Amino acid sequence: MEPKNIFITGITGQDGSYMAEYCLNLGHIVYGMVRRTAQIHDENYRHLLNNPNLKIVRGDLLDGGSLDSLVQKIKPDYFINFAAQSFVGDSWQIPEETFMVGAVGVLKCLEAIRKYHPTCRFYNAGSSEQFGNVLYCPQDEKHPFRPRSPYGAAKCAAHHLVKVYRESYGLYAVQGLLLNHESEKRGPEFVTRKITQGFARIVQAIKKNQHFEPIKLGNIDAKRDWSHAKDFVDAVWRMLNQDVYNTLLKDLTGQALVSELKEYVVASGECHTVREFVNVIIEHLHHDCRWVGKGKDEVLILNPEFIKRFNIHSAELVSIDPLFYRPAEVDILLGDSSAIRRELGWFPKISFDNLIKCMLESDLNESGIISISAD
Ligand code: G4F
Repeated sequence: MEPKNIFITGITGQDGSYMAEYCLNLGHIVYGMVRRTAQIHDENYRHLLNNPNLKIVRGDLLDGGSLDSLVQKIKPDYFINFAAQSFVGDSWQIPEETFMVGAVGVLKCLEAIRKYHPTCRFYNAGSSEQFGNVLYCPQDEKHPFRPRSPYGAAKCAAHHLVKVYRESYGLYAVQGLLLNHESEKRGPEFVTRKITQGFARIVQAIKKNQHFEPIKLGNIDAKRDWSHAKDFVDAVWRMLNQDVYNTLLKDLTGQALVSELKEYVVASGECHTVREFVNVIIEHLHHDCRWVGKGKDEVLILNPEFIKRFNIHSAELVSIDPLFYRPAEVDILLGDSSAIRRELGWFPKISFDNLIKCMLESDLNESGIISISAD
């Protein structure tokens, strides 16, 4: 494929930065949009800045004028929207902002494309939160939308807008249904990173013979289908190039048949509780501990012999804090990604166990701890 102009919003985040790296590795020119903020948050894409094919541009999803002029100027072949208030937990505290960015912002992207560059291919980040109060497991593309949070509702609204613009104006516009995807770049507010960072802090304290506070969690019985975000950007690229992977989607002139485009569920197909995520870390760290108590009184504690042997100053590793319960919970998410595997040849390469290992290793390294084992 000859080099394309790719416009990515949300490049400061996990998905946007992995997507930028993926596209640069394919030899494309990436325009990463960042909002004007007092502090520059370039940690996730700093390592890409010496690539001359990466251009950072200023804009805001809620400023339609900025999107209009960027689309006019860049004339992107692909527009990939990862900008969002993506933390479900916060969407009850800031519902308007969540909805404005997650739904109205998408409308502004679609309008800019429709007005100034309708041949551009558009991807909007969708979410399994759209399934919400699930009716069956695993969830496939036919599962109805039953959102449980302002975040999920915003993603559903965006999904309908993407479909309306595809059907009304013939735009190549799709929104994938992505299950949870994590990495070393995940924000610390999400449960996986909160746990790996928390254990890195605890291991450091144990090594220094210091007291430590437990990691405070909410609903540890929630089940999620977790994958590595690196695997998911490949799925996004395949959804944006469905005619490449599926020749049946081309008309006689070789153009993509927009009417045949599909939106796919992207998932590992395995689900685990938050508690299981913690248990895998414990196995990696060889900590001798056990869960005791029930409900909000449940704690993960180190066994007395282990405490004595390593002269440890605290016993509790994890405790429950109802502060982290949500007003409405999505109890289980488990995706059926057989359609994208069959039709676009996508499959995940990083297992649940390896995902946790990567995240833990990275957080231990950041705390100056080289070895994964506690002793
Ligand atoms: O890590 P989470 O905050 O992710 P959540 O809510 O599943 O959303 C993520 O995945 C979605 C796709 O399904 C994306 F659309 C969305 O943008 C985001 O990437 O929480 C996971 C689960 C929840 O059930 C939550 O209640 O973990 C539970 N949990 C338990 N204790 C906690 C905590 N979550 C957080 N963030 N913090 C806790 O202390």
